[in-house]
Amino acid sequence: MKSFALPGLALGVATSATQIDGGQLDTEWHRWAGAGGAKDGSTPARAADHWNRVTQDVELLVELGIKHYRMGIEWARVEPSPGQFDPEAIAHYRGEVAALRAAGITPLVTLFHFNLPGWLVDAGGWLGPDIKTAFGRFTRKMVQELGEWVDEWIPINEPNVYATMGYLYGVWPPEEHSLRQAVAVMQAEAEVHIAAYQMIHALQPDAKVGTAAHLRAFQPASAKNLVHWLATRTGDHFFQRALLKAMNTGVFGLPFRRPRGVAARRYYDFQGVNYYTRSTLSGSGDQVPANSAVNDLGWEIYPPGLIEVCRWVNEAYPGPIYITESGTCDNTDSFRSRYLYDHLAQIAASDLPIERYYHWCFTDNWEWAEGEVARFGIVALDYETQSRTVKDSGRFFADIIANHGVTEQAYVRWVEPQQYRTS
Ligand code: IFM
Repeated sequence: MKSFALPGLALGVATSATQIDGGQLDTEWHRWAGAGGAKDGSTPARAADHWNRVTQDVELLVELGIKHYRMGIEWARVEPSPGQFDPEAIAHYRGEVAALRAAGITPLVTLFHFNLPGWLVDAGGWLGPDIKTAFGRFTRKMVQELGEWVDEWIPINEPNVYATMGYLYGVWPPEEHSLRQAVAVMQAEAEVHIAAYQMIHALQPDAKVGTAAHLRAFQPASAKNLVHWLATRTGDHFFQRALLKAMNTGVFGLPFRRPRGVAARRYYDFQGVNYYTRSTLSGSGDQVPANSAVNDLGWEIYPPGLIEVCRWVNEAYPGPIYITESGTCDNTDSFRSRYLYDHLAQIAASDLPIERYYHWCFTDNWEWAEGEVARFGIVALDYETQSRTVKDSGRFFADIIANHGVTEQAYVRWVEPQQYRTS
């Protein structure tokens, strides 16, 4: 039997503002990409031009039977200068979430997904003195303006990725190579998350608020090697566990300092998990094991890791789990259906309280430093014409939604012919 049911799992798709909206704005990433930062020289100004195609895209969501849509707000767009909100931009987002609701689609809204307004970058960004006040003002305004239609919020997407890629590895803006700064950014993110959690609940007592944590399945290259084991424990702790604990519980352990006025209590209503791959650590870093299935960016495809990370999350932070992102870079859509199948099969076989699964991404998206080249969507995007074409994996996803699981026929049609390539 290749079929399985997914009772109780709501399926949706995820996006972020910078990666699909398009538009010439003054943001952290427009500046960086405009100066030639992305590998293909592209910028987010084009992306999927979703800003001008909301109606068409909502129709496409409906056509695919999608009932849950994770989307982002572009901070620089709604607040182009400090404290000055743009009523037209806000009206646009109000129209979008109203249209989603009218179509029977529940929006889950991300406030910060990697991209600061330029004015806040100039004020020091996540390391500057203004971030907490500015984030609070932005959060309050968005909840007041969108709260009629939105009651599910993610204040910060993948705070660990933002901090490490930009401040430790230096491959994203602002290209710093400083462990101290990366830790300071994480500290600020955790404090901001907690303040946003409290503010949203003060404004909307029944809201559901959680972070979307980028979690990797960490393992030593050799289980018997003490160095590998230590590297794994250290990487796991500093990359994900310490930060998640601070955000979810208000308990700031090493490497953080205890902030004033933050009580230890629960600061999540669901645990969002963005899962993509595994980290296999030896003394010399993270390597994909030989002969592993890999995607077009060379990331290992390791479906059991989805449940491995959800299991520790469930033990540490009991409550509903939303897979807020799962997907892969497959430029020719030649293994995405198998990827979907393998990850959903893990959920079907597990006893964990996984309530939602948002596929990343809806359409192909502007993929940060990778630019336009890396394709994650279940809907293909022609960047020149902006035409959208549902991929086979999109048809498969729609079929899963319609049948509340994978049927035998769907498996034979979309999954059986596909193979992964190996490292
Ligand atoms: O595109 C990103 C997204 O912005 C955050 N999570 C991982 C995705 C794929 O790299």
